[in-house]
Amino acid sequence: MLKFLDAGESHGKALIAILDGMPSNFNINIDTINKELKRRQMGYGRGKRMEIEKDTVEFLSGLRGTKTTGNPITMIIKNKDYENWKNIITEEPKSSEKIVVPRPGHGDLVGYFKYGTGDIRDSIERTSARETAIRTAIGALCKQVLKNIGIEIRSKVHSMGNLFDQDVNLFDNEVYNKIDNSVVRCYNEKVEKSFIKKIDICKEQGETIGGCVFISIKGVPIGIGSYSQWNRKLDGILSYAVMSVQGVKAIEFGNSMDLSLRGTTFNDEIIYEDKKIKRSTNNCGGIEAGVSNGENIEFKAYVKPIPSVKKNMKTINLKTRGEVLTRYERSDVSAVVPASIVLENVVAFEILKEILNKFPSDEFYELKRNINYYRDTVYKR
Ligand code: EPS
Repeated sequence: MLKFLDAGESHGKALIAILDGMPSNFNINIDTINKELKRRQMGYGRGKRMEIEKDTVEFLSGLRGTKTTGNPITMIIKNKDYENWKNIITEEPKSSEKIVVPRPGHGDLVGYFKYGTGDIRDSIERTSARETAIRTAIGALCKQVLKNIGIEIRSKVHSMGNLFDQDVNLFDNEVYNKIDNSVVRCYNEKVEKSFIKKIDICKEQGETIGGCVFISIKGVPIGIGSYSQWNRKLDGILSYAVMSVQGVKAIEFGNSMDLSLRGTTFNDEIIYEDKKIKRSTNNCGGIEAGVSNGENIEFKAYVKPIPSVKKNMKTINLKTRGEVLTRYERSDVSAVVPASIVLENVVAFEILKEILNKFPSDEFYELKRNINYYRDTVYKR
Protein backbone atom coordinates (compact mmCIF):
# COMPACT_ATOMS: atom_id res chain seq x y z
CA MET A 1 0.00 0.00 0.00
CA LEU A 2 1.49 3.34 -1.06
CA LYS A 3 1.12 5.88 1.74
CA PHE A 4 2.68 9.04 3.12
CA LEU A 5 2.64 11.33 6.11
CA ASP A 6 3.79 14.92 5.90
CA ALA A 7 4.74 17.47 8.55
CA GLY A 8 5.98 21.01 8.84
CA GLU A 9 4.81 24.54 9.56
CA SER A 10 4.55 27.22 6.88
CA HIS A 11 7.35 29.28 8.47
CA GLY A 12 9.03 26.41 10.30
CA LYS A 13 12.41 24.93 9.46
CA ALA A 14 11.18 22.60 6.74
CA LEU A 15 8.42 20.53 5.23
CA ILE A 16 9.02 16.81 5.39
CA ALA A 17 7.33 13.63 4.18
CA ILE A 18 7.80 9.90 4.51
CA LEU A 19 6.54 7.99 1.50
CA ASP A 20 6.18 4.25 2.02
CA GLY A 21 5.42 1.51 -0.51
CA MET A 22 7.23 2.86 -3.56
CA PRO A 23 8.54 -0.02 -5.70
CA SER A 24 12.31 -0.47 -5.88
CA ASN A 25 14.57 -0.01 -8.93
CA PHE A 26 12.83 3.11 -10.22
CA ASN A 27 15.30 5.70 -11.40
CA ILE A 28 14.16 9.09 -10.11
CA ASN A 29 14.93 12.32 -11.91
CA ILE A 30 15.37 14.80 -9.06
CA ASP A 31 15.66 17.77 -11.47
CA THR A 32 12.20 16.96 -12.78
CA ILE A 33 10.80 17.03 -9.23
CA ASN A 34 12.48 20.39 -8.65
CA LYS A 35 11.05 21.71 -11.93
CA GLU A 36 7.60 20.69 -10.69
CA LEU A 37 8.22 22.54 -7.43
CA LYS A 38 9.14 25.61 -9.48
CA ARG A 39 5.98 25.24 -11.58
CA ARG A 40 3.95 25.30 -8.36
CA GLN A 41 5.65 28.47 -7.19
CA MET A 42 4.99 30.39 -10.38
CA GLY A 43 1.82 31.95 -11.64
CA TYR A 44 0.15 35.31 -11.55
CA GLY A 45 -1.45 36.36 -8.28
CA ARG A 46 1.30 35.12 -5.98
CA GLY A 47 2.46 37.32 -3.09
CA LYS A 48 5.86 38.23 -1.61
CA ARG A 49 6.53 34.81 -0.09
CA MET A 50 7.31 33.24 -3.44
CA GLU A 51 10.10 35.78 -3.93
CA ILE A 52 11.73 34.36 -0.79
CA GLU A 53 11.34 30.61 -1.40
CA LYS A 54 13.23 28.60 -4.03
CA ASP A 55 11.82 25.16 -3.33
CA THR A 56 14.06 22.17 -3.95
CA VAL A 57 13.75 18.68 -2.53
CA GLU A 58 16.37 16.66 -0.73
CA PHE A 59 16.10 12.90 -0.16
CA LEU A 60 17.11 11.67 3.28
CA SER A 61 16.33 7.98 2.78
CA GLY A 62 15.01 5.39 0.34
CA LEU A 63 17.41 6.06 -2.53
CA ARG A 64 20.73 4.62 -3.59
CA GLY A 65 22.07 7.20 -6.01
CA THR A 66 18.87 8.11 -7.79
CA LYS A 67 17.28 4.63 -7.62
CA THR A 68 14.53 3.68 -5.22
CA THR A 69 15.47 0.79 -2.92
CA GLY A 70 12.00 -0.15 -1.70
CA ASN A 71 12.79 1.39 1.70
CA PRO A 72 10.65 4.28 3.00
CA ILE A 73 11.54 7.50 1.18
CA THR A 74 12.07 10.64 3.26
CA MET A 75 11.85 13.98 1.46
CA ILE A 76 12.55 17.43 2.81
CA ILE A 77 12.00 20.97 1.50
CA LYS A 78 13.64 23.68 3.58
CA ASN A 79 11.76 26.94 4.19
CA LYS A 80 14.02 29.90 3.44
CA ASP A 81 11.58 32.22 5.24
CA TYR A 82 12.30 30.34 8.49
CA GLU A 83 15.28 32.62 9.07
CA ASN A 84 12.88 35.59 9.31
CA TRP A 85 10.42 33.77 11.56
CA LYS A 86 12.73 31.70 13.77
CA ASN A 87 11.90 33.43 17.03
CA ILE A 88 8.15 33.54 16.47
CA ILE A 89 7.97 29.90 15.42
CA THR A 90 10.28 28.23 17.89
CA GLU A 91 9.56 30.12 21.11
CA GLU A 92 6.51 29.96 23.30
CA PRO A 93 4.58 33.21 22.69
CA LYS A 94 4.15 35.88 25.37
CA SER A 95 0.49 36.52 25.98
CA SER A 96 0.69 39.93 24.20
CA GLU A 97 2.07 38.18 21.09
CA LYS A 98 -0.73 35.65 20.77
CA ILE A 99 -3.06 36.08 17.81
CA VAL A 100 -6.64 36.11 19.03
CA VAL A 101 -8.49 37.72 16.11
CA PRO A 102 -9.59 35.00 13.65
CA ARG A 103 -9.87 35.64 9.91
CA PRO A 104 -13.27 34.59 8.51
CA GLY A 105 -12.92 31.71 6.06
CA HIS A 106 -9.57 30.48 7.39
CA GLY A 107 -8.86 27.71 9.91
CA ASP A 108 -8.19 30.30 12.62
CA LEU A 109 -11.42 30.00 14.60
CA VAL A 110 -11.83 26.23 14.39
CA GLY A 111 -8.14 25.66 15.20
CA TYR A 112 -8.26 28.00 18.21
CA PHE A 113 -11.08 26.06 19.83
CA LYS A 114 -10.10 22.59 18.64
CA TYR A 115 -6.47 22.65 19.85
CA GLY A 116 -6.78 25.25 22.60
CA THR A 117 -3.18 26.53 22.46
CA GLY A 118 -4.49 30.08 22.87
CA ASP A 119 -2.63 31.33 19.78
CA ILE A 120 -4.10 31.32 16.27
CA ARG A 121 -0.51 31.34 14.92
CA ASP A 122 -0.44 27.55 15.51
CA SER A 123 -3.39 26.96 13.17
CA ILE A 124 -2.16 29.46 10.58
CA GLU A 125 1.09 27.58 10.32
CA ARG A 126 -0.41 24.18 9.55
CA THR A 127 -3.52 25.23 7.58
CA SER A 128 -1.34 27.23 5.19
CA ALA A 129 -1.17 26.08 1.59
CA ARG A 130 2.60 25.96 2.06
CA GLU A 131 2.02 22.28 2.90
CA THR A 132 1.19 21.69 -0.78
CA ALA A 133 4.89 22.09 -1.62
CA ILE A 134 5.79 18.75 -0.04
CA ARG A 135 2.69 17.09 -1.49
CA THR A 136 3.81 18.35 -4.89
CA ALA A 137 7.23 16.74 -4.37
CA ILE A 138 5.58 13.41 -3.53
CA GLY A 139 3.22 13.70 -6.50
CA ALA A 140 6.03 14.68 -8.85
CA LEU A 141 7.80 11.44 -7.98
CA CYS A 142 4.57 9.46 -8.51
CA LYS A 143 4.06 11.27 -11.82
CA GLN A 144 7.42 9.99 -13.06
CA VAL A 145 6.46 6.42 -12.24
CA LEU A 146 3.07 6.90 -13.91
CA LYS A 147 4.66 8.34 -17.04
CA ASN A 148 6.81 5.23 -17.28
CA ILE A 149 3.69 3.07 -17.30
CA GLY A 150 1.86 5.21 -19.84
CA ILE A 151 -0.21 7.50 -17.60
CA GLU A 152 -0.06 11.29 -17.86
CA ILE A 153 -1.79 14.05 -15.91
CA ARG A 154 -2.32 17.56 -17.26
CA SER A 155 -4.15 20.63 -16.00
CA LYS A 156 -5.28 24.12 -16.85
CA VAL A 157 -7.11 26.98 -15.21
CA HIS A 158 -10.66 26.83 -16.50
CA SER A 159 -11.95 29.97 -14.78
CA MET A 160 -10.72 32.94 -12.79
CA GLY A 161 -13.70 34.11 -10.78
CA ASN A 162 -16.57 34.14 -13.26
CA LEU A 163 -14.37 34.51 -16.37
CA PHE A 164 -13.92 31.30 -18.38
CA ASP A 165 -11.27 29.97 -20.76
CA GLN A 166 -12.28 27.96 -23.84
CA ASP A 167 -12.36 24.15 -23.73
CA VAL A 168 -9.28 22.57 -25.33
CA ASN A 169 -7.62 19.17 -25.61
CA LEU A 170 -4.83 19.17 -23.02
CA PHE A 171 -3.14 16.24 -24.79
CA ASP A 172 -2.47 18.29 -27.91
CA ASN A 173 1.16 19.20 -27.16
CA GLU A 174 1.04 22.54 -28.96
CA VAL A 175 -2.03 23.53 -26.95
CA TYR A 176 -0.48 22.35 -23.70
CA ASN A 177 2.80 24.18 -24.27
CA LYS A 178 0.84 27.38 -24.59
CA ILE A 179 -1.01 26.68 -21.33
CA ASP A 180 2.20 25.72 -19.52
CA ASN A 181 3.78 29.00 -20.64
CA SER A 182 0.83 31.16 -19.61
CA VAL A 183 1.15 32.95 -16.25
CA VAL A 184 -2.48 32.12 -15.56
CA ARG A 185 -2.40 28.62 -17.18
CA CYS A 186 -5.12 29.32 -19.73
CA TYR A 187 -5.21 28.84 -23.52
CA ASN A 188 -6.98 31.82 -25.08
CA GLU A 189 -4.82 34.96 -25.18
CA LYS A 190 -7.74 37.36 -24.75
CA VAL A 191 -8.93 35.34 -21.77
CA GLU A 192 -5.40 35.39 -20.37
CA LYS A 193 -5.41 39.20 -20.42
CA SER A 194 -8.82 39.29 -18.75
CA PHE A 195 -7.66 36.86 -16.00
CA ILE A 196 -4.59 39.03 -15.33
CA LYS A 197 -6.71 42.17 -15.21
CA LYS A 198 -9.15 40.54 -12.82
CA ILE A 199 -6.31 39.58 -10.46
CA ASP A 200 -4.85 43.12 -10.68
CA ILE A 201 -8.21 44.66 -9.82
CA CYS A 202 -8.63 42.33 -6.86
CA LYS A 203 -5.17 43.24 -5.62
CA GLU A 204 -5.93 46.97 -5.91
CA GLN A 205 -9.16 46.49 -3.99
CA GLY A 206 -7.49 44.45 -1.24
CA GLU A 207 -9.55 41.46 -2.40
CA THR A 208 -8.77 37.86 -3.34
CA ILE A 209 -10.27 35.64 -6.02
CA GLY A 210 -11.06 31.95 -6.60
CA GLY A 211 -11.71 29.94 -9.72
CA CYS A 212 -11.76 26.54 -11.28
CA VAL A 213 -9.05 24.09 -12.37
CA PHE A 214 -9.55 21.41 -15.03
CA ILE A 215 -7.61 18.13 -14.78
CA SER A 216 -7.34 15.42 -17.41
CA ILE A 217 -5.62 12.05 -16.85
CA LYS A 218 -4.73 9.92 -19.86
CA GLY A 219 -3.79 6.26 -19.93
CA VAL A 220 -5.49 4.87 -16.82
CA PRO A 221 -6.62 1.39 -17.90
CA ILE A 222 -10.18 0.17 -17.45
CA GLY A 223 -10.79 -1.39 -14.03
CA ILE A 224 -8.98 0.83 -11.50
CA GLY A 225 -11.06 1.37 -8.34
CA SER A 226 -13.98 -0.84 -7.37
CA TYR A 227 -17.71 -0.74 -6.64
CA SER A 228 -17.44 -3.83 -4.43
CA GLN A 229 -17.07 -1.63 -1.36
CA TRP A 230 -18.04 2.07 -0.93
CA ASN A 231 -14.56 3.21 0.06
CA ARG A 232 -12.85 1.67 -2.97
CA LYS A 233 -14.64 3.87 -5.51
CA LEU A 234 -12.08 5.77 -7.59
CA ASP A 235 -14.16 8.96 -7.87
CA GLY A 236 -14.64 8.93 -4.09
CA ILE A 237 -10.90 8.40 -3.52
CA LEU A 238 -9.95 11.20 -5.93
CA SER A 239 -12.57 13.53 -4.45
CA TYR A 240 -11.22 13.02 -0.94
CA ALA A 241 -7.71 13.94 -2.07
CA VAL A 242 -8.83 16.87 -4.22
CA MET A 243 -11.04 18.29 -1.46
CA SER A 244 -8.09 18.07 0.93
CA VAL A 245 -6.18 20.67 -1.07
CA GLN A 246 -6.34 24.03 0.69
CA GLY A 247 -9.13 26.20 -0.74
CA VAL A 248 -10.90 23.53 -2.81
CA LYS A 249 -14.63 23.49 -2.04
CA ALA A 250 -16.16 21.43 -4.85
CA ILE A 251 -15.36 18.85 -7.52
CA GLU A 252 -17.25 17.95 -10.67
CA PHE A 253 -16.48 14.83 -12.75
CA GLY A 254 -17.06 15.20 -16.49
CA ASN A 255 -20.20 17.17 -17.25
CA SER A 256 -22.09 16.09 -14.17
CA MET A 257 -23.17 19.64 -13.33
CA ASP A 258 -24.81 20.16 -16.73
CA LEU A 259 -28.36 19.75 -15.50
CA SER A 260 -29.80 20.19 -19.00
CA LEU A 261 -28.59 16.69 -19.94
CA ARG A 262 -31.02 13.73 -19.85
CA GLY A 263 -30.33 9.98 -19.61
CA THR A 264 -29.77 9.56 -23.34
CA THR A 265 -27.62 12.68 -23.66
CA PHE A 266 -25.59 12.18 -20.47
CA ASN A 267 -24.79 8.47 -20.90
CA ASP A 268 -21.59 7.94 -22.89
CA GLU A 269 -22.54 5.62 -25.75
CA ILE A 270 -20.37 2.52 -26.23
CA ILE A 271 -18.81 2.12 -29.68
CA TYR A 272 -16.40 -0.28 -31.37
CA GLU A 273 -13.90 1.61 -33.50
CA ASP A 274 -10.46 0.61 -34.86
CA LYS A 275 -10.89 -2.71 -33.02
CA LYS A 276 -11.23 -0.85 -29.71
CA ILE A 277 -14.10 -0.38 -27.29
CA LYS A 278 -14.60 3.37 -26.85
CA ARG A 279 -17.16 5.96 -25.77
CA SER A 280 -18.59 8.62 -28.08
CA THR A 281 -18.60 11.23 -25.26
CA ASN A 282 -17.04 11.50 -21.80
CA ASN A 283 -19.79 13.08 -19.68
CA CYS A 284 -19.03 10.81 -16.72
CA GLY A 285 -15.38 11.91 -16.63
CA GLY A 286 -13.88 8.46 -17.26
CA ILE A 287 -15.28 6.77 -14.14
CA GLU A 288 -18.42 4.61 -13.99
CA ALA A 289 -19.60 2.94 -10.76
CA GLY A 290 -16.38 4.07 -9.09
CA VAL A 291 -14.23 2.26 -11.68
CA SER A 292 -12.10 3.75 -14.47
CA ASN A 293 -13.61 2.98 -17.88
CA GLY A 294 -10.49 3.54 -19.99
CA GLU A 295 -11.39 7.05 -21.16
CA ASN A 296 -9.52 10.09 -19.83
CA ILE A 297 -10.39 10.77 -16.20
CA GLU A 298 -11.54 14.37 -16.11
CA PHE A 299 -12.77 16.68 -13.39
CA LYS A 300 -13.00 20.31 -12.40
CA ALA A 301 -12.01 21.48 -8.93
CA TYR A 302 -13.44 24.73 -7.59
CA VAL A 303 -11.10 26.83 -5.47
CA LYS A 304 -12.55 29.53 -3.22
CA PRO A 305 -11.01 33.00 -2.84
CA ILE A 306 -8.09 33.07 -0.35
CA PRO A 307 -9.42 33.98 3.12
CA SER A 308 -6.57 36.37 3.99
CA VAL A 309 -7.90 39.67 2.58
CA LYS A 310 -6.52 43.18 3.01
CA LYS A 311 -9.98 44.70 3.00
CA ASN A 312 -11.45 44.64 6.49
CA MET A 313 -14.16 42.23 7.50
CA LYS A 314 -16.06 41.84 10.72
CA THR A 315 -14.76 39.38 13.28
CA ILE A 316 -14.31 39.22 17.05
CA ASN A 317 -11.45 39.28 19.54
CA LEU A 318 -11.56 35.84 21.15
CA LYS A 319 -10.25 37.13 24.48
CA THR A 320 -12.67 40.05 24.89
CA ARG A 321 -15.40 38.64 22.60
CA GLY A 322 -15.80 42.22 21.37
CA GLU A 323 -16.42 43.02 17.70
CA VAL A 324 -13.29 44.08 15.79
CA LEU A 325 -12.10 44.26 12.20
CA THR A 326 -9.82 41.61 10.74
CA ARG A 327 -6.05 41.83 10.98
CA TYR A 328 -4.15 41.25 7.72
CA GLU A 329 -1.74 38.37 7.31
CA ARG A 330 0.48 38.53 4.19
CA SER A 331 -0.94 36.33 1.45
CA ASP A 332 -1.44 35.71 -2.26
CA VAL A 333 -4.26 37.30 -4.29
CA SER A 334 -5.24 34.05 -5.96
CA ALA A 335 -4.31 30.41 -5.39
CA VAL A 336 -5.99 29.13 -8.54
CA VAL A 337 -2.85 28.94 -10.72
CA PRO A 338 -0.73 27.06 -8.13
CA ALA A 339 -3.72 24.85 -7.30
CA SER A 340 -3.64 23.65 -10.91
CA ILE A 341 -0.12 22.22 -10.35
CA VAL A 342 -0.83 21.00 -6.83
CA LEU A 343 -3.89 19.09 -8.02
CA GLU A 344 -1.95 17.35 -10.81
CA ASN A 345 0.43 16.03 -8.17
CA VAL A 346 -2.08 15.21 -5.46
CA VAL A 347 -3.96 13.16 -8.03
CA ALA A 348 -0.72 11.50 -9.23
CA PHE A 349 -0.21 10.00 -5.76
CA GLU A 350 -3.80 8.68 -5.65
CA ILE A 351 -3.66 7.17 -9.13
CA LEU A 352 -0.34 5.44 -8.45
CA LYS A 353 -1.67 4.18 -5.10
CA GLU A 354 -4.72 2.69 -6.82
CA ILE A 355 -2.60 1.21 -9.62
CA LEU A 356 -0.42 -0.44 -6.96
CA ASN A 357 -3.54 -1.69 -5.18
CA LYS A 358 -4.53 -3.49 -8.38
CA PHE A 359 -0.99 -4.57 -9.30
CA PRO A 360 0.87 -4.94 -5.98
CA SER A 361 4.58 -4.85 -6.84
CA ASP A 362 7.73 -4.54 -4.78
CA GLU A 363 9.82 -3.73 -7.81
CA PHE A 364 9.21 -1.28 -10.64
CA TYR A 365 9.71 -3.70 -13.59
CA GLU A 366 7.35 -6.17 -11.95
CA LEU A 367 4.75 -3.40 -11.92
CA LYS A 368 5.45 -2.53 -15.55
CA ARG A 369 5.13 -6.16 -16.68
CA ASN A 370 1.93 -6.67 -14.71
CA ILE A 371 0.18 -3.57 -16.04
CA ASN A 372 1.34 -4.21 -19.62
CA TYR A 373 0.06 -7.80 -19.50
CA TYR A 374 -3.27 -6.56 -18.13
CA ARG A 375 -3.55 -3.88 -20.82
CA ASP A 376 -2.85 -6.52 -23.51
CA THR A 377 -5.37 -9.04 -22.22
CA VAL A 378 -8.18 -7.27 -20.39
CA TYR A 379 -10.40 -6.75 -23.45
CA LYS A 380 -10.04 -10.43 -24.41
CA ARG A 381 -12.22 -11.40 -21.42
C1 EPS B 1 -0.59 31.05 2.65
C2 EPS B 1 -0.03 32.33 2.82
C3 EPS B 1 1.16 32.77 2.07
C4 EPS B 1 1.27 31.96 0.81
C5 EPS B 1 1.29 30.51 1.28
C6 EPS B 1 -0.08 30.10 1.69
O1 EPS B 1 2.36 32.58 2.78
P1 EPS B 1 2.89 33.68 3.78
O2 EPS B 1 1.95 33.64 4.93
O3 EPS B 1 4.27 33.27 4.18
O4 EPS B 1 2.88 34.97 3.03
O5 EPS B 1 2.33 32.33 0.01
O6 EPS B 1 1.72 29.66 0.26
C7 EPS B 1 3.00 29.27 0.29
C8 EPS B 1 3.90 29.69 1.16
C9 EPS B 1 3.30 28.30 -0.74
O7 EPS B 1 4.44 27.82 -0.80
O8 EPS B 1 2.38 28.01 -1.54
C10 EPS B 1 -1.74 30.62 3.45
O9 EPS B 1 -2.08 31.29 4.42
O10 EPS B 1 -2.37 29.59 3.13
